[in-house]
Amino acid sequence: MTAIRATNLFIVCLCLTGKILSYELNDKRFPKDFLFGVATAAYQIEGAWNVDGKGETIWDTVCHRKPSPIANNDTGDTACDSYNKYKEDVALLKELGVDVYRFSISWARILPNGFDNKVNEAGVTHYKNVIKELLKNNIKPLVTLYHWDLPQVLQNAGGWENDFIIDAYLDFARICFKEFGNDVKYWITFNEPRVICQYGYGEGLFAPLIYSPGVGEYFCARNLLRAHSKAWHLYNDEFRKEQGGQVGITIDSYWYEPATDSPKDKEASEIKLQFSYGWFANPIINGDWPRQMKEKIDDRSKKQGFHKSRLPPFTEQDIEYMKGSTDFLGLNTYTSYMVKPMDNPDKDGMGPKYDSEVEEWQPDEWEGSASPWLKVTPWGTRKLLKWIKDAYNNTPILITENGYSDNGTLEDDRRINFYQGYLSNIRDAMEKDGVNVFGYTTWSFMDNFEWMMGYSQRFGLIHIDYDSPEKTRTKKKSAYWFKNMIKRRCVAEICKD
Ligand code: PNW
Repeated sequence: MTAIRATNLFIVCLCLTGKILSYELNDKRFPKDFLFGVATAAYQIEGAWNVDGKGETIWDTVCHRKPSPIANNDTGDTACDSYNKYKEDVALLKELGVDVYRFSISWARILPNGFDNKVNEAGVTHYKNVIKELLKNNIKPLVTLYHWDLPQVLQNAGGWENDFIIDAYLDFARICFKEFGNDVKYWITFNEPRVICQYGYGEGLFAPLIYSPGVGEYFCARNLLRAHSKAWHLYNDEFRKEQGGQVGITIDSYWYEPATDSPKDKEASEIKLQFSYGWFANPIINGDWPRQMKEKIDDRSKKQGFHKSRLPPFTEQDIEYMKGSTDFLGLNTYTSYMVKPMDNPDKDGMGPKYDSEVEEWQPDEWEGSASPWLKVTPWGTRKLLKWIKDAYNNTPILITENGYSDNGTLEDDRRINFYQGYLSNIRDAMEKDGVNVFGYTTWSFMDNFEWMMGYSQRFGLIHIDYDSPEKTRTKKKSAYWFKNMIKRRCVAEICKD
């Protein structure tokens, strides 16, 4: 049975082999101060890749490679042209009635060489203008410092695998706090460290396309975590008193549903969660890699003949610095997987997929989207939120991404269905499981450059006509639905307090 869209209090049921995962539509209003909004990222929407002194980034490099590794040879050179059309974008945000807008700053627009030897004033002015326009319209800026667009100069020196990057990142963060911090009260240091490291420096799937499974990605993770914790301390020590904002990090994770109720399958679920959300959240909250990651990787490294574990340890100083170094946990949540222990783990394999020794799959019955990895599993988000609450002492959670891809229809009922189901489960997690969620931004505000998939997969509430020189923006049916939901502040048609 597939999910049906409920008009009010209907039971939505997803019946799986051996498992019934159902929920009732939650009709309770979200709290008054709950932050509703939409999200984007610089490279995916701005365009203007070589305009006004911007430096090149690793995504410019990948997109300009010949032959192109991107679907349909697409590039982010022009994207949605939001660099030039930001006023039109803010007017649309205003129409949607959002409380907050999540966007990212392009490091290479501020520092074309990556280092702070040269500050590009035009870049600083651009983001000041965007922020000014948002505030004028009563929309709070929620700013991601790093959403994957590393200046190429820094990659040439080793990028996230090399620890010089920590100071370079801190110099960039300091400039952003100083220039924009009077107006920005919510900061996100990194978007999806797992994707940055595992896909960028492990499996070689995303820029900078480095293939170093089980080695490079773990060094990337250590440097990124050190950079995050230092940036949090920098804000805490030098800016918090005057600016009064909050600094967090956005970590992505799927929900991993045990195949059966057996202790082995439950343990497989726990291990996978530790290899995804825990990989970054545990160091930040508790100061070290998750126990399960250390045990598995230490053991497998030894059996593979390494003298040291492939998972590099933290120093005592790192641990002290990392512990508790966040004001909130950001969560990007899209989908779920079923899990069980691997029957015959590959002894030579390296990287989280092999090192976890857990098998994952998505049943065919789950509703799909235009993205092969994205199946509609609203119930998984409630379980994931509860897991994060229990694992990290009820740290406040900001859902920074959640969304659905299709090929571009304006009559996007499936997207509406997706949002209704996920938001209902999020409201359940808050009300019934006591999870402290204080905001939610959808992915995405508008259709945009979907990385290796180019423009072929669309996540927006707003449709972009890429063929028109104006990159014409048109509200989809889901934009109207989202606008009304924000107004009512609940996902049902009639809300309860
Ligand atoms: C997130 N996967 O990335 C990013 O933060 C966004 O920039 C992106 O557009 C959005 O999700 C939709 O994909 C992901 O393959 C990219 O599992 C790929 C995966 C997950 C998240």
